[in-house]
Amino acid sequence: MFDELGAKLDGALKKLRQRGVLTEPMITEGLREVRRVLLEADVNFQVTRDFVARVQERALGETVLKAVSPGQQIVKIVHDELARLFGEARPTLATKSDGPSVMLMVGLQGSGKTTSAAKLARRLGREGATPMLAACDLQRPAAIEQLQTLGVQIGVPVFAGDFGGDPVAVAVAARDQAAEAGHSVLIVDTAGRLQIDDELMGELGRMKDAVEPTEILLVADAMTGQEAVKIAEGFDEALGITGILMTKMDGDARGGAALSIRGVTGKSIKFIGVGEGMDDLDTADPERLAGRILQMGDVVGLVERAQVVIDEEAQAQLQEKVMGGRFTLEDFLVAMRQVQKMGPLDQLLKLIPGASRMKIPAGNLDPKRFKHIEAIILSMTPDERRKPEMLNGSRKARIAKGSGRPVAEVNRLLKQFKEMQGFMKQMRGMMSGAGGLPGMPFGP
Ligand SMILES: Nc1nc2c(ncn2[C@@H]2O[C@H](COP(=O)(O)OP(=O)(O)OP(=O)(O)O)[C@@H](O)[C@H]2O)c(=O)[nH]1
Ligand SMILES: [Mg+2]
Repeated sequence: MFDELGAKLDGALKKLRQRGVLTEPMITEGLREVRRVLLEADVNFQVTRDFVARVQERALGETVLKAVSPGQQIVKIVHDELARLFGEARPTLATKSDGPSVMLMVGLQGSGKTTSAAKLARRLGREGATPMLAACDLQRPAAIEQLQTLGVQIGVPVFAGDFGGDPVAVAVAARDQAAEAGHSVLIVDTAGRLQIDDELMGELGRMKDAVEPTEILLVADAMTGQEAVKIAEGFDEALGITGILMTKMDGDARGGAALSIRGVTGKSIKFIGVGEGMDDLDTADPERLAGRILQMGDVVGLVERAQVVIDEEAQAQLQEKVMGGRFTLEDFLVAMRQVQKMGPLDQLLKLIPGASRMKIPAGNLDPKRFKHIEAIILSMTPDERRKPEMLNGSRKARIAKGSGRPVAEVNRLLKQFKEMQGFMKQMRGMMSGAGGLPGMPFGP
């Protein structure tokens, strides 16, 4: 997400960052490059112009020229203004307390409505809501089935209409059913079209009047660039959307749509889809998105991800063992499996500040390497896992054979584990209570 844009912006800001003193012409020159990068990323022309003007004004204004570290100051201004492109604050969803809050998912064909409806249901369920899904795309029998399958997968009930039926009537019936069963949220999946047409808007308009949604979320595909912005304008004019759920941000979208959509439509992105999995939905927090673009990492995002997938009890136990100095290879295996659940390592690394500038050999992030380490540990006896110092030559040979890995690799793992224990000891000395997952060895 924003990889290319981030790298190019970093390049453009580098010159400014490195200078001890900044003059007005230097700033103007640097920002000209920023402007070029944004336009190349397909950011709307007007949005880009306003953005650069604001940064320039602030940079020349008060503090920067006299600041101790003027380059850093400019980066900070760029960061703040990027965040402002996304919105003023962390977005929220409107709800109501009497009866279910209805949320309509609308958008063009294939934008990700059905998938996102299910992701959102899962997310809200985790946050304490009792969601229900409504399948109101009745144009294709497969669309109903798709939502039902996702519903089973995430454990959320799905109210489905009949193929070919009236989507508005089904939405109303779903809302009544949700109210009766005491669901706090009803998320309605609707049919898509290839383009905006009167029939679709008419149908959605009637649905809106009938179920009075608290949110009408436009699901827009980031890969379509400025087209997504136009679509948002069209839906907003016809229906009055309350926010945008921008999907496929994990793809190689250049970022232009995400950065322009609020400036053009006045409506904020509330969520971003970052993959096909049911947990691949992030809150579109302006500060964090800006941080990601500037490759400052997103620790909050990392922590959120960890909270979603990591078993709290296992986490607490690990922490206790680390703090008590009783961390064994067995625990190491548990920790490693937890980390793997969080997603592909290369994706996770991007969330860590500075990690994108670290050059980690691709082979070390290879999921296969996890499998190898796992095989080695699993080839040990429970005693050996708890007391690796008992591993002599013949035991190591047996483990190597059992795991199908060379003895050298067994040795490497043991060495890394020992180093890790040493590191944990130091950490224990430094802190009293706080702690997280023990660090994973990246070195070969
Ligand atoms: N990579 C990625 N794929 C996504 C994302 N969101 C949705 N998809 C994929 O996009 C495809 C279309 O998603 P759907 O949810 O079926 O889209 P839809 O808008 O309901 O499509 P129609 O019902 O045909 O209009 C599926 O293969 C999804 O897995 C995302 O954030 N990232
Ligand atoms: Mg669909």
